[in-house]
Amino acid sequence: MDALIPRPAREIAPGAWHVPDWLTPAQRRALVTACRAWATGPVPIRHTRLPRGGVMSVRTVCVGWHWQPYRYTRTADDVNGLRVAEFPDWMVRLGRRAVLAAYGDEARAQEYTPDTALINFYDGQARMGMHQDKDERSPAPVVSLSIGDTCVFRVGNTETRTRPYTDVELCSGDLFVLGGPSRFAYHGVPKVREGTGDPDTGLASGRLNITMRVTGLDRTGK
Ligand SMILES: O=C(O)CCC(=O)C(=O)O
Repeated sequence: MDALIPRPAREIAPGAWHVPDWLTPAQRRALVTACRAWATGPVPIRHTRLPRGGVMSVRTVCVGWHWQPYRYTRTADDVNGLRVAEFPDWMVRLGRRAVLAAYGDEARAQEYTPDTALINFYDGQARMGMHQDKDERSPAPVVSLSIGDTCVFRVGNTETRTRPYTDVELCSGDLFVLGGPSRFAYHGVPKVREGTGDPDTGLASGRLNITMRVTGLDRTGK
């Protein structure tokens, strides 16, 4: 995106906020380094297999809790059976700052305690179909961070995966928060604009997306 054209923060739908250029260049680099380490293990990044036999085009690795369609577990039983990496405290703090940036509400930010993150890597061909994030037992917001190639992010409604929806360009460093009335809105990524990222992030190509969530599960998974 042209750095000379300011992109103000915008509420795309009630409770769905786009905050452009939220991550500093140093934060982008630090997140790429952390995600690269998580991608190697204890549970390596993989294309998630869907119950009906399909395979997702994005590659995903999780921290805190492992997501497999359509539940969270501590161990990655559909990959290598190992427990996923701990959710780090610094990411809880980052999630709180993100909620504050979106809603400007200090109390709401302080009570936000994400315990899982799904880290998605998109090459130029990868897509994500319209879906709801509804495997969490909590209405707390989903905080989404984008690094690398720009994508088209489609934010829909809570009733159907079709129109009405709004397409938003998510660029490297952008924050998107789905909360409030939009927490369970359908959303997806119909396109990645290959070659639009900034290699200074440490990501030579592709798009990295980190979504932090509150599972609402206790330590035993209940
Ligand atoms: O890549 C994105 O921006 C969205 C990811 C997403 O929808 C998800 O992980 O559920």
